[in-house]
Amino acid sequence: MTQSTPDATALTPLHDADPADAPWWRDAVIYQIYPRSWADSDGDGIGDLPGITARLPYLRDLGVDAIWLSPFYVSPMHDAGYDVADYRDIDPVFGSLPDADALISTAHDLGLKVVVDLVPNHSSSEHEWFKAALAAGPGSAERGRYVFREGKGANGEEPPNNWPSVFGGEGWTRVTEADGTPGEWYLHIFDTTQPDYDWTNPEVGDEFASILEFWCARGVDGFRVDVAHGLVKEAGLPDWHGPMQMLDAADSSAEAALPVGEEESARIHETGDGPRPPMWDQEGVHDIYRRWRSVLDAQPAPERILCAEAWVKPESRLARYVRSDEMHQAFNFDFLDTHWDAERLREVITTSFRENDHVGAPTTWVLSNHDVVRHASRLGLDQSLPRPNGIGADQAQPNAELGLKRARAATMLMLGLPGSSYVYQGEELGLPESTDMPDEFRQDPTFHRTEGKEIGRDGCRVPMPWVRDAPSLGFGPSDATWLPQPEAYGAYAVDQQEGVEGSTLELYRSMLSVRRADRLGLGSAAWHDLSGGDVVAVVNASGSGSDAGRRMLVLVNLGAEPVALPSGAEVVLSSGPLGADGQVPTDVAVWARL
Ligand code: TEU
Repeated sequence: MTQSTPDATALTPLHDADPADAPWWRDAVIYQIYPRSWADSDGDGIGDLPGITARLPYLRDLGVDAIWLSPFYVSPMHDAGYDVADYRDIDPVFGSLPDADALISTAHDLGLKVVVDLVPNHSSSEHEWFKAALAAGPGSAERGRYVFREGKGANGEEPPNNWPSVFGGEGWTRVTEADGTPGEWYLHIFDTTQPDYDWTNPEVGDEFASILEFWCARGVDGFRVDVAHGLVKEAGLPDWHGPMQMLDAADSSAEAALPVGEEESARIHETGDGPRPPMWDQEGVHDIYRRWRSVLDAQPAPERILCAEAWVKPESRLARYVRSDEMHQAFNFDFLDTHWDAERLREVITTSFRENDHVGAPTTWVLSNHDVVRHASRLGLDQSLPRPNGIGADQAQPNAELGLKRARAATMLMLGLPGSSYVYQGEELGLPESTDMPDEFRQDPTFHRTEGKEIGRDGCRVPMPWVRDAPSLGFGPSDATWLPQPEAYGAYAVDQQEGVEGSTLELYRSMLSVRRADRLGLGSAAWHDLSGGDVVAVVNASGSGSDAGRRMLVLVNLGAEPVALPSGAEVVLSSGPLGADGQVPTDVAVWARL
């Protein structure tokens, strides 16, 4: 039991406050909508834009500042829309351009910003450009927009290099030329249906600048940039024997020893960070984002943003994406990847503030998204094992109660920290991962390309439960849902939690309301002396304006023993019941005014 009651002089500074008039994106809470799974207006079992627009008041009431929509563009949906066939139109399954316009203007009327997803590493194989590239043949200008190469071997029968696909299998596919003979190969870091663009071709850069302008003209407030670290490949496309991801389930430690050959070890980055895979985090990507920043800066107010989805390690490398003339934000996947471990959490928080402050960018925080096991389930798994890519019925099942308890505490830590936070649809309900989905429903290309060895991401993409006693749990007007909703989801439905004291939904509403009132997103951060051992304790103080001097203790207890709060601390919110003596039990977080 911790008894110390340190005074204000015992704080260790971590991060300085932002000014009260900082731009919106420095402290925004951004809610991720996965359009297929949020709200279905027409009963076809797939969510759509009119469904989203109708339910936007729910998000205003939740208290978020912005929404980010996963892709809604025309797509054959081989990777749920991350395979874009036309960046300037909406897929009919989601609606139409007028539906997008209506969504954007309704969101703005409700005071919500709108961030859309941009997928610039690859197009769909059904994009006009790729179809033209196939038709035009080797050496053509059309092929020059993608990465086509001759194969190796006597007859070009082997792929041009050894790069695998992130989703499993080879990273190259051989085409059949117009005369029926086996021809060139094209690179696809993801699925076969997602050919990588060749960003050394200026036409590609011009096209994306124009796409940014197109969506800015329709009123969007920003772009989440898919695979932002992947656009530029090392010249010569050299072989690579290390891991494909710089940060993933199997490589969750910065110090992980990478099995590299001689050729690779020669390519040690000048900062000494370690071997850099030739398909990720190449220097050339930064020129692209400098250009995009100037495109956005040339737009009329309000300020529009770029957020990097870049699985880059260490954080000093990630911070290079958010230098003042590049992007505004980058997802903090180090935070998401941290196990329920106080020491690691303290390390990640320290490093995140240090590296982002160094370049003047806000730190972001995120615990869940459409690519990872939901944190209410993840934190109920054995914390000594790496984060799995999906959970199947025959695998170790999460402890649901423990997971939810920790998830509520983890979120209370996240939303108590200064910076911008991302909330993934359904986490405000404490929604668990679907872990018993029959294989025949699975759609993630990862599952199919690895022949089921990787379960993949369908389990976090299941349609939202809104109303317990309604068809498709209120997701849409019919029973249809593109992925089955687990039996257990009914109890998590919005209508079961709204107005219910202690529900996860009401906890999120309270946190977002206090966060906004106290301007916690713009505050300073310092370690409180209670931090150490199994305790993470940050003091968030608003630095300026009428709130000057308000201090909120954000404390999480990850240890077995209860923790006593400093004398005089006034508890504002807690993620679970406190002990009778006011102490903070295991796996519980509090916000307390000092
Ligand atoms: O994700 C990039 C990415 O690398 C992830 O796919 C991650 O490696 C994977 O989920 C394993 O955990 C982005 C999108 O977020 C994802 O949905 C797309 O499938 C992918 O790009 C391709 O566009």
